[in-house]
Amino acid sequence: MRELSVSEEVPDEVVALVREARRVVVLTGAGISAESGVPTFREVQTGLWERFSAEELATVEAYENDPALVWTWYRWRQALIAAVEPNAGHRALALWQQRLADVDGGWLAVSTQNVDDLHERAGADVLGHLHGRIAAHRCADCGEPDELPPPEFDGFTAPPEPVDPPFCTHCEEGLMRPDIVWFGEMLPASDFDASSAAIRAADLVLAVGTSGMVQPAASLPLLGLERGVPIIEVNPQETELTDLVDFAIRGPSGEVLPQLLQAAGIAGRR
Ligand code: BV8
Repeated sequence: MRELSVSEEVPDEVVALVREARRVVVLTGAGISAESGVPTFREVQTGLWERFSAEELATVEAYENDPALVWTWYRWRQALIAAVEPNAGHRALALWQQRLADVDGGWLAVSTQNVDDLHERAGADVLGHLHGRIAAHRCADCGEPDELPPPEFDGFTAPPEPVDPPFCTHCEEGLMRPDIVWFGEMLPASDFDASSAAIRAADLVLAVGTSGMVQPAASLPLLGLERGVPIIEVNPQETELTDLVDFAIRGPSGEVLPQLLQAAGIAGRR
């Protein structure tokens, strides 16, 4: 594995990999949304949730124990995500995806652990939302999905006290919950299987802004290893994946991804 800093010239091998790739899978994590102002999972919780880690709150147990506390956490995060914008990292992936769509047999697939919609708002199609979508909701009992009005928060002011989740309008018994994968819950098979299949067909894999600490998503890039597919990590820090990748570019994805596309002559080409 070669480690490079964002301030360094992008080495020719990396430029060649990016320029010549035709079937690309990008696995993203919380880090790609950090420059948009969305806290990563590593960041401590504040306000109503300061006593809990994200891993503790993102569980069925926490929701059953205190539905209002967990519900408010998700509605507040949903409001924050609605109030921020995609960054240059999201936009670079959307551009690269468009470019490869114009190439015969070319494609770029985004598979994300993020529950935000910043990839889509940057113009990219997302093949897999491995851990769900924060703006989607379903009944915790009957499982029926339902469209809910936007949250009553502005996304910045911490809510003074928890608000109760609404009741399901279908079964009228259950409480609504975010359509999210909590720890201990299965990932959506369609998104996971599609992402696995894409990596099995890829000629380049990128792991962007993920600590590689949450399974089974963190193992997806390894599916390429057995076929000798090159893996590039984009992350300011070392991760659980670093020892397995071919190149690790240390820097914020909002800077590194546009730089990579520029160096490969993809960005700026009409
Ligand atoms: C399951 C939705 C089983 C909720 C999330 C094997 C070994 C050990 C443990 C397990 C295992 N298998 C399963 C487990 C348990 C568990 C797990 O992995 N636990 C971990 C903590 C050890 N996995 C599960 O529970 C999974 N389910 O296994 O079910 C099962 C099997 C059969 C039958 C029934 C059940 C479900 C996991 C999904 C949980 N839900 N999200 C919500 O969002 O509220 S996970 C959540 O945390 C995120 O979605 C994301 O996946 C994860 C956070 O990871 P990252 O995205 O990587 O973000 P993180 O904050 O960690 O790091 C940020 C990175 O960005 C850092 O590296 C940082 O340096 C970098 N960065 C910062 N700034 C930038 C940047 N990078 C680039 N640019 C920048 N500017």
